[in-house]
Formats: sequence, structure tokens, C-alpha cells
Amino acid sequence: MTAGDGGRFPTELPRREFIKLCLTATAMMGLPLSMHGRVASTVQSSARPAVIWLHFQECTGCSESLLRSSHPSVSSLILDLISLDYHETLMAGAGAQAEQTLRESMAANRGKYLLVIEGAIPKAQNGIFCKVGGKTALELIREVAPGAAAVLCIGTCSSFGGIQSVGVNPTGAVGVKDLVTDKPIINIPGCPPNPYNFLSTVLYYLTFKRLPELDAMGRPKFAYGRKIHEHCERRPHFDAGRFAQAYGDAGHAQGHCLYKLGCKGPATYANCSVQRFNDVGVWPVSIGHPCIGCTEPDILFKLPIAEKVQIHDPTPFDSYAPANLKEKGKGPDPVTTGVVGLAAGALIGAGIMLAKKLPNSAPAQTGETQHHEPAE
Ligand code: FSX
Ligand code: SF4
Ligand code: F3S
Repeated sequence: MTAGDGGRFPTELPRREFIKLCLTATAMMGLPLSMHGRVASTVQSSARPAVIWLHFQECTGCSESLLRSSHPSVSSLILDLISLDYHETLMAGAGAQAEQTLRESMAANRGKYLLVIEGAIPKAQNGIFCKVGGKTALELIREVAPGAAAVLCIGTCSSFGGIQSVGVNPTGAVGVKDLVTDKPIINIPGCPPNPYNFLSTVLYYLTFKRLPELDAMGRPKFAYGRKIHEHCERRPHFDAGRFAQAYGDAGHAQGHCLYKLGCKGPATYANCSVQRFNDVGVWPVSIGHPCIGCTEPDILFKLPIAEKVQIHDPTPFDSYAPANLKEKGKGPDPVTTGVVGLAAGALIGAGIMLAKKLPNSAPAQTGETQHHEPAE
């Protein structure tokens, strides 16, 4: 199939779907929609950058979430956009042939290839806990990273260490930023991350030949610039004080806020509710599970699922639909909202009434661990 206006065109995508994907990615990057033509031109360009994709300590869920959608659009677009020279899960070659492919791609594209890392790197005991092709992950990253133009960390494991770095961390697992200090690094956390965030980051880099604006934790601001709590469909219930108190209770069944079940949305920067997962458009909170903060290094696997986080910014946006205040709940407790002494009396009843009087106190994105607050 051809695009009709010249250039390469993703083979598996009908034009309508191709344009829709480019528009979605353009919107996600926070660019004017009129720029979708430039994004589409990038995709159609014949210059496909070499990508070397290394797997270390992980579950391969990051690759799976990218590739296993029932509509193959995202994976098709990504695989058409780049020249995936080395990917241990996907490549047909194996053994010495695969190792040769890696060496050839590194030599031919030195200084230009994108290095994608999936999984954490164990440092303890000289990295003996993870070996590929007879080399430790530590040796591989030291060998491959110097020739890369930039490193993309897909998933929380490569971004921050992930599940294997939690607790006693017997393998000494770390994220890429703890090992590679002289290359641009983009973290795309999530366990697994949303494939659209990966696609949009790659598209941004290829379209503008520079990194997108990153937050203090190296995450693209266009995808991780706001907290889930700010754009959650259950937020009107939070503001009106309507909470699920237990899994399966009436509030849970009616779609009320999951804060009291431990939802980490008030402390988690991600775009899940806006750019949902899979073709059916779901995300954890939409199917009744609290967010576990999978994009946050100090929350995921570190705070118990049921533990509540501190709420720093109880103020809803003016653009929100008004909460149904006739059906009032108990409201978030004053200690949790962090406004004790400010207007504690007003907190009783609908939280939104108080919230409208408060400044929006969103903290800087420091990534510090949010504090546990007592249950009411
Ligand atoms: Fe980690 Fe990727 Fe979690 Fe798994 O491979 S981010 S364990 S879902 O998927 O690296
Ligand atoms: Fe949504 Fe969780 Fe915030 Fe409730 S606490 S509004 S479920 S993000
Ligand atoms: Fe992860 Fe929370 Fe989104 S658990 S997928 S950041 S809703």
C-alpha cells in the first residue's frame, strides 16, 4: 500500500488508521494537531534508525504489551519506524548468528543507533546474576551503550530497578541511569508501560532530532507531567466523598473512588486514564483496581497496595463536571488531605466545597516517597 503522497507507508495499516495513530501520537506529545503531517512524514521517511534492544532482569511484559495487542497498529508502526537490528525475543537468528548481528549493527551505526533497555541490571558479584551470550548484563551495557546516540529505558525495571531492586535486592539490581552517565537517557516507566508512550517518545525523537522535555526523573513530561488523580474518571466521586470501602461493596460496584482501597493515583505521574491500554481502552482504575503507582520508583512494590498516600492537592479543576452533592459521602479525612487547621470544619461533607477555596498545592515532581496516613 502507498500513502498516496509519496514515501514509505506502513504495510499493515490502512491509511485511515495510520493517520489516526499519527494524530494520537501528536496530541500525546502536546503538539498542535497541525503537526501530525510532520510526524507522518517522519514515519514515511526511508531513514529508519537502527535500534538495538537488550533484555536483562525483567518479565518481558514491556515487549509483550507492545506487541500483543489484538490490533497490531502500535507494534506495526514502531516496527516500521525503526530498523530493529537486535531483539532477543523477536529476532529469528540465535546463538553466534545473533551475536554477530549485534556486533555488525554496532559497527555500522556507531554513534547513531538507539539503545532500548528492558529490565534492570544486576551489579552485585560482578553482575553474575544475568548473562546473555556468555556476557553479563553489566558487560553488555558497558559494551553497547558507548556507541548509542541515546538510551531509551522501557519499563520501570530499566528506568529505576523495578521489582528486583526492592527490599534486600540480593542481585544489586539498578536502573540504567545508575550505570550510564554520559548518554541522553529517556525513562518510560510503567510495569509494563503504555505502548503509546514508547511510540510517542520514539516519534518525537525521530521527528525533532532531540529529546522531549523530561521531568526530574527523566520521564517525558508529555506523558508523565500530571498525576493520575488529576484526570481520573472517578475523581468526581473523590471530590464528593464517595469511596469504595471494600472490594465488591456497593461503592466499588458503583464505580466510586478507590482511594480508601489504597489507590496511589494522587501520588503517581502518568497518563493511563487518558491514553488507555489495549484496544478496548481499559486501565487499572477503570476495571476496579487501585493504581499501584507503577511509574513511581518510590511507590511500586515499596508501599503496600492497601496503604493510602498523602493527598497534596485536593483542589479539583474548574473544568470538572460538578460532583453530585446531593449524594454525599464521608469525604476524605482532614489528616489525609493535609489541610488540618486550615478549614477543618468545611471538610465535613462534600470535599469539593472545601477544595474550591484552597490553592492548588501540587508539589514539585521530586519523586519522594509519599507518606502513609492513618485510616479514618
Ligand atoms: Fe519490568 Fe518489563 Fe514490569 Fe515486566 O520487561 S517493568 S517486570 S511488567 O515488563 O521490565
Ligand atoms: Fe481516581 Fe484513585 Fe484519585 Fe480516586 S484516588 S480519583 S480512583 S486516581
Ligand atoms: Fe500503573 Fe497506576 Fe497506570 S498502576 S498502569 S500508573 S493506573
